[in-house]
Amino acid sequence: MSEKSVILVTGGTGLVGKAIQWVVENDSTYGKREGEEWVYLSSKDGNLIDPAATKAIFEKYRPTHIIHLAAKVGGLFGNMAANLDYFRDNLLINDNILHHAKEFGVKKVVSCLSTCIFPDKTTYPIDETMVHLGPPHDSNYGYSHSKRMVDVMNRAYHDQYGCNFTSVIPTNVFGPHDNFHLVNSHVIPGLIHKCYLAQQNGTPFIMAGTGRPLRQFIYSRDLAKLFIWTLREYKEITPLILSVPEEEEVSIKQLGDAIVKAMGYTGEYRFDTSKADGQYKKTASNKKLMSLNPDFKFTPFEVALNETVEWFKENVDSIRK
Ligand code: NAP
Ligand code: GFB
Repeated sequence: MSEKSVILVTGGTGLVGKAIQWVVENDSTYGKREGEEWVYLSSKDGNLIDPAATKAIFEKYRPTHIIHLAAKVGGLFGNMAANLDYFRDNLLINDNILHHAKEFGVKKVVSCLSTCIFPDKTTYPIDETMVHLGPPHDSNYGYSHSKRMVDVMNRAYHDQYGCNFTSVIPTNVFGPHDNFHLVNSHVIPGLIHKCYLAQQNGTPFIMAGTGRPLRQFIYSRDLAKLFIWTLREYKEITPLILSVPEEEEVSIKQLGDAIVKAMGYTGEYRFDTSKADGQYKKTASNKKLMSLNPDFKFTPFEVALNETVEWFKENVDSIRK
């Protein structure tokens, strides 16, 4: 990066944005470097669905680099209830960011996709070459198609204007500052909150689905380090999967057991099999990442889960729910 850079983090107040801020302020390897100014945006700084509000943000901050996180984000049940909103909001936000990044001469943009964008019917492990090879899972086709279009736009901005816009594909994320909503959240924050309420109220702890689906989970602070590394080091326009190894994939039942242990929950717990399972699995390969950044060490899952639970308990009165 050049001597003076302004790095704009859209969605800077969310799960991943807060983790990036934490790493920038605390990490000796991936933290803030001389000449860098980091700006963390929330929706209160401007609604990125709106082109005029987006332009005003670019005029105000004149970013040289962007980590683009802002999105309408939700778990399986949020997506199933509103595929159109997930499609439109994200399509508009992404178009506004990339269009203005080109207009304002931004040197590099790293946008955030998700492993749910890959084809549902596929071979495993999934790798970066497979983004457009078939329809995504039905539960989140709106969100997935809008995110896939970022890859199309990155390629076209590069081909037509020489822009250095790229993307990363994280697997399921968790950590401090997550959205702990009881319905629209992802599984880890949703179950931590439900387990907490079950313990408090002496009611059963009920998880959705069969517990059989498999997921890879990345700790938000590990993802934040990899995002910063991507901004500084990754040279390609094509996306890069940011995931823990395939061997660390766990079933939702194993996850439930881990949450019960981390929460110190002692009551009854069971599955409500009338609720959806969503995609069975989306096992992704981190081979490309590890070939480029071979020394990267992921936080052990149990350590990361304990830190998340600890953060939840300390902030339970002010969490997003
Ligand atoms: P999050 O916690 O829900 O945060 C979303 C962020 O986007 C917030 O800062 C929010 O601002 C901002 N935002 C939402 N709508 C906006 C709008 N219309 N205009 C301006 N800002 C807006 O989400 P996250 O989990 O950190 O997700 C970050 C990125 O990672 C997203 O691109 C998501 O698709 C991707 N991702 C997430 C996961 C996961 O498991 N969480 C997995 C794979 C990929 P406010 O705080 O003001 O509302
Ligand atoms: O976290 P989650 O919504 O992510 O759900 P997805 C993962 C699994 O956990 C599913 C089960 O099999 C759910 O049935 N589950 C059990 C629960 N209890 C709960 C609960 O209380 N809440 C939730 N949410 N799940 C999302 C996509 O899918 O993953 C998004 O819909 C995005 O588009 C995100 O990509 C990373 O992996 O199923």
